[in-house]
Amino acid sequence: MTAVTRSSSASTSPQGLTFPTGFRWGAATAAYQIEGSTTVDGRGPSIWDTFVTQPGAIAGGHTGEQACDHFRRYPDDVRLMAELGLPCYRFSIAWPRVQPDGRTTSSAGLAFYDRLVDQLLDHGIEPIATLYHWDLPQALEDAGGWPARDTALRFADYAQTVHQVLGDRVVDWTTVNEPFCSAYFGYGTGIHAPGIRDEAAALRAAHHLLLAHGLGTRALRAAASGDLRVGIVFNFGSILIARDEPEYREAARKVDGLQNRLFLDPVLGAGYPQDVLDDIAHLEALEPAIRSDDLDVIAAPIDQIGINFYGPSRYAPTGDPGERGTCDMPGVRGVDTLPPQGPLTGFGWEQDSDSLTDLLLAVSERTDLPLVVAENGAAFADEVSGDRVHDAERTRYLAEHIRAVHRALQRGADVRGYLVWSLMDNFEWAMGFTQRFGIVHVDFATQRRRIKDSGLMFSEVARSNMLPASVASPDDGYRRRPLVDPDRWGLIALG
Ligand code: GCO
Repeated sequence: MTAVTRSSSASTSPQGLTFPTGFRWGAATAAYQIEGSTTVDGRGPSIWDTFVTQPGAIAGGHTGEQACDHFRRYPDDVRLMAELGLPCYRFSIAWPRVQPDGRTTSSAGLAFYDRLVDQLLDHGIEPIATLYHWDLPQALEDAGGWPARDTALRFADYAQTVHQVLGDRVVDWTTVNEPFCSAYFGYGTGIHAPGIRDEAAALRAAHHLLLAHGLGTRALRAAASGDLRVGIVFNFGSILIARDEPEYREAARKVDGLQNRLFLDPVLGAGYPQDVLDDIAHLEALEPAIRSDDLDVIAAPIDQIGINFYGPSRYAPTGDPGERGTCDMPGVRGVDTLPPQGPLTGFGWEQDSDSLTDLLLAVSERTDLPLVVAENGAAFADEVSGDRVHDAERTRYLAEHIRAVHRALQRGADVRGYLVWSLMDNFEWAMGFTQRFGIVHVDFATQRRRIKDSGLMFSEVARSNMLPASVASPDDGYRRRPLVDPDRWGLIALG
């Protein structure tokens, strides 16, 4: 393990909010969302290549066949990052490029990431590699997918294969991105690939994704002879309930259990939370999937935890339908989702940077592991005016959330970096190209890139390691929200 030491602390001055020396700024992307060239050099199909062909699965019938054409344009995209002065770049590796059938290695496929890493290093940009960002080889899905244990074993082999080629230059590795989404959206609600609706399969998938993380971590450690930093990236839920009453607490406990503790606790070595196992026992899915040393494997020592944050969610015990939705996490009954409160992003998500501070502090209270904000950003309907994109709402959103990270640092959270989602507009999964998250605008007809105002602001922050007071005032009136049950539930607050 590489020890990372904090060399200075966050401070405030009339000029702005200064971050600790060595704080890591950068942008994030994922392979299927940007690469295109989905059949080039022997790349095999992934579950997303299959899913996008299902009628009605993706807004506008869009696909990732071309996406941002990054596979061919990566030298220009890396130059753009250098122009923005970004010190780090988090990208994902497409498993079906490296192992088109999920087993046999394609050296042509691996060569793309070899070139990309060299290009990044030539421009002084540190690569942060994610091994799994949702694009399972279709052949492995055909053999059972994540609900099948063998997929986790395949992942360990894939992790080792990638490390053999990139491990001499890439120090920072993420095993799995957001196992919650892969498991519950892919196999529970079916809104993501492979589009299966089966609560029991979703829970087995969650276990095997965590097992893959543990086996992958061990494989990376076994393969590495030099510096190595391994982590996993979670999308924890910031859960808001309106009342401190037993039924509200119970609704929040269930959601927190399935979205947060089911994933965090075993990775931290505490096993699966018993109350969650009790909640889902009737599905007879998770416990039967656990073999004797699985929990030890899942608890393999890691060096950091990545946290993706977009906005909080509101829940209540089941009540009058009105504008409510039903919480559809596997095995959850009796919980409603409530509408977000304004101002909303273009995607309709609630904007609340206080929740990010709360979340970072709550996770810090449960682990000493360093944290990295591995994704944060917002979609808005951008308008191009000539060479410019004046995305004032995104600029404000990012500034507020960067300020939220600074607040968490000042209150003692060990946050080592902030990566914006995303470098450029891209294929937003079920929403196709209808939601733009980039700090760089992409014209998908011409593939022209234009740096947005938010990109200019972020570039300034990354270069100076400071959020200028002109962008976000330090005095923001933040008060940590009361936690409903701090002994047990970290991520729930009254809101
Ligand atoms: C995620 C996803 C990204 C999304 C982003 C916006 O990890 O949730 O990693 O791929 O595009 O979150 O929805």
